[in-house]
Amino acid sequence: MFAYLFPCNNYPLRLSPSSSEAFQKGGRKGAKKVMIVITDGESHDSSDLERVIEGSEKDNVTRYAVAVLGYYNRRGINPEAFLNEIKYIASDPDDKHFFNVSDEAALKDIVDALGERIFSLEGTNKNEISFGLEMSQTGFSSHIVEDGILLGAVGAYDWNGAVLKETTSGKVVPHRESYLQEFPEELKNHGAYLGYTVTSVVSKALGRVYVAGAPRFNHTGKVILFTMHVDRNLTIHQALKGEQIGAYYGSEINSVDVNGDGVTDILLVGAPMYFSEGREKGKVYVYSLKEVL
Ligand SMILES: [Ca+2]
Repeated sequence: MFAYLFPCNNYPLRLSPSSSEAFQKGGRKGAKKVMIVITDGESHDSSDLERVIEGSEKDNVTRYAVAVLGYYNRRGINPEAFLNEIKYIASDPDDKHFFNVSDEAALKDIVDALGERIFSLEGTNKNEISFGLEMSQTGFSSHIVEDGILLGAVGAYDWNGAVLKETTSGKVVPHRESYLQEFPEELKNHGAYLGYTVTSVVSKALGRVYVAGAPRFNHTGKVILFTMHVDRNLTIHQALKGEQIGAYYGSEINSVDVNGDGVTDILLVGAPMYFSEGREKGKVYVYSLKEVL
């Protein structure tokens, strides 16, 4: 998404060269273009308005417009012409793209609504509020494996999180359903943050097994050990659970090969906010890999 903000009140002429230039030079290809016009008065060059709006329609720019009525209200001026002009600037339908506020201080009240509507443009489809891999923060954590690099994506699926793999032959993005066994839909609002950490272990029986932490899962945290298949399915071999709310279990994970034979012996899972003896002292869980896999 590429957004551009115009805090000026004689917008059409100023907006025309700067906006087209900004939209041409900024933003990745295919990004949604969003323009936000915030103004407290009618334009000084409304003859140009039609041309500018037509141009932005052609360029596929979604226009949000915010009318600040403070000046009109304070002077008792009828704002009808002003409101009509701002509604004309806003993309249709007006109820989604047009806002008005009584005075400048009330601008902060619309920030959430505006943000939500703009974010939803980048949603999976049809202006849904729910996200897929948008806003996923892929690369929040990373770990190199034989055939590529594992990437944690804590923001995926409404902050449930996910783990992807980038390989020389393309991305492996597991199906959303493949997480459901350990990250059921009914708990999704808790924002598990799977992918906060990613690493791997080598087991005698299974070879390389990936490990990912979800420190906010059900408030107590969870770590999964899994294999990722090219058909985008996961086999989750085991899930380890935290025990204390807010401890951030799984926010740090480390695998240790004590005797250097290439097979992991110990898996360490950190819970840095673990509360004991009156304060957040933290705790490290030590798992022998024989117990785990
Ligand atoms: Ca070993």
